[in-house]
Amino acid sequence: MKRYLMAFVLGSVSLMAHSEARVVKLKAEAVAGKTHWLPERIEVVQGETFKLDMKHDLPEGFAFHGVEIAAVGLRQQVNRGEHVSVEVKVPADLKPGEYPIRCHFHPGHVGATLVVVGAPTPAKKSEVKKK
Ligand SMILES: [Cu+2]
Repeated sequence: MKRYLMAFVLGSVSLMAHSEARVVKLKAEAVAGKTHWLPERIEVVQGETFKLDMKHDLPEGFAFHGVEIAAVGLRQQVNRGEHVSVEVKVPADLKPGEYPIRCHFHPGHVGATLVVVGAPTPAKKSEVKKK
């Protein structure tokens, strides 16, 4: 019995270790003479934890850029040639909607949008089952 319990506990731990956060990429790109964070829109779910992978490889312009997403409390500097990966937790109570992803260093730097969608509720799931 003890052995069975131990196997169960170990199995659960390894399952948890394998459910790694989704990786979302954000890259500084030059578009028509301006610096943009691309892609334009990043869709996430309330309560989700994801890994934001930020890159600035532009040979021209500023040596570093910034990624600020106030809604999730992120403020990160990204230096040229550096690869910055940060785990971001979307608060479970953050209202679904659109939130700016901006460069807090350069006003002319075109930002992106974090699109937060509502987490599915158990009630909605049972509605789907009935159909
Ligand atoms: Cu910038």
